[in-house]
Amino acid sequence: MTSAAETHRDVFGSAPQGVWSAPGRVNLIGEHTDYNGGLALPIALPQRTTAACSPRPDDLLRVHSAHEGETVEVPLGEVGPGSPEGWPAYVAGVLWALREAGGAVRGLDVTVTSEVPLGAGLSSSAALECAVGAAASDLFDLGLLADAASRGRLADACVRAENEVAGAATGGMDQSAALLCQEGAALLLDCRDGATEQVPFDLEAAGMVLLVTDTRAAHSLSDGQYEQRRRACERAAHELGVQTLREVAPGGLEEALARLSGDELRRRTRHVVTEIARVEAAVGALRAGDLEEVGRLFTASHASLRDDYEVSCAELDVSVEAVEAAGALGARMTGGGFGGSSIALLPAGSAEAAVDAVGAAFAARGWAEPACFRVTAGGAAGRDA
Ligand code: GAF
Repeated sequence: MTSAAETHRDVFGSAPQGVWSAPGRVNLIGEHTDYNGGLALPIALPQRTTAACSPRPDDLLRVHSAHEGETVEVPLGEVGPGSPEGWPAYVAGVLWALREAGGAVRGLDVTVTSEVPLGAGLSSSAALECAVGAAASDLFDLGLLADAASRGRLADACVRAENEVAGAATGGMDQSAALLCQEGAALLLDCRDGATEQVPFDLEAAGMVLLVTDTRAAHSLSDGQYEQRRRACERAAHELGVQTLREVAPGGLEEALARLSGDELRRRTRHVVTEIARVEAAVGALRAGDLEEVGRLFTASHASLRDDYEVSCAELDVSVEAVEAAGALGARMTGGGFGGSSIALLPAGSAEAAVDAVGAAFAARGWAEPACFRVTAGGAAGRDA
């Protein structure tokens, strides 16, 4: 693949001032908990999105996407809620949000390349936002990569870009993962107050692997389903008289469920409360080296997302069942759902058989071949050159 810097030179006629990148992510566990003030446990992927950038003396954003094969020009004064539309919103929105936060941000020439599979539930949008945010932070001296607290503020700007400019009502897990994950660790993220802890995550020593299956089933977070789940949680919290479902303790779950107005709100609430408890249990099991237990928690999480939260789909369910039959300790969908990817915890020696099993299960149903790959925990967004 041609590098972002080379493409930048071809498209804009001069070398970029610098090159920045940010990773995609898989969430190990803690799904649809972030917008409920809950816990999540993502790792950064080794696959990254790269932004080669040069600052401009005016307020024009010119952005070239190698994947889209197009260059788009956006005057920064025209950026705001709902504008621009499509992929440029993730780039322009970040510059807009940084300006809204008081940053002295001017125009940029940007060239984007990406190894993060697009639309696979692996957070390609957040990787794009965070690569551009990292570049803007350095080029306009905003100091937002300096430490965890300032990276947290950059994550907030990227979330605003996604919520307000791109119009996807997502929580903040993906942007926090891209900016705060460390190599060899999972990020325990407390979305109530933004607190983070690094949890060592190195499966190799235990002879295990984490296998990602991109089912290639279509996935979009700006369609209505994701937002409906979020609004249902807000309704449930309102009926229970709490700010967020995080405030419902596992011990008080049955009593809370009895007070809710309908079966749908009960099932959504049960998922969120039990999923937050599973994150705590998974962190304990990882720290204790009990990977069997981590696998059981993965499988319980998938069942809850499938049956109570109703965000899985046939392709995700089949990928999970196939790897489990092939020897996985556990597996689950990862990310927002409705398509996208699953993850499985497997003995290294079973990985090949698991890949074959998923491929065969998909072929038997006449589905497109899924893409399976092993991942390790990578590092956060930063400057590459
Ligand atoms: C998507 C969203 F972007 C995240 O904020 C999170 O809600 C996730 O779905 C589900 O856990 O990735």
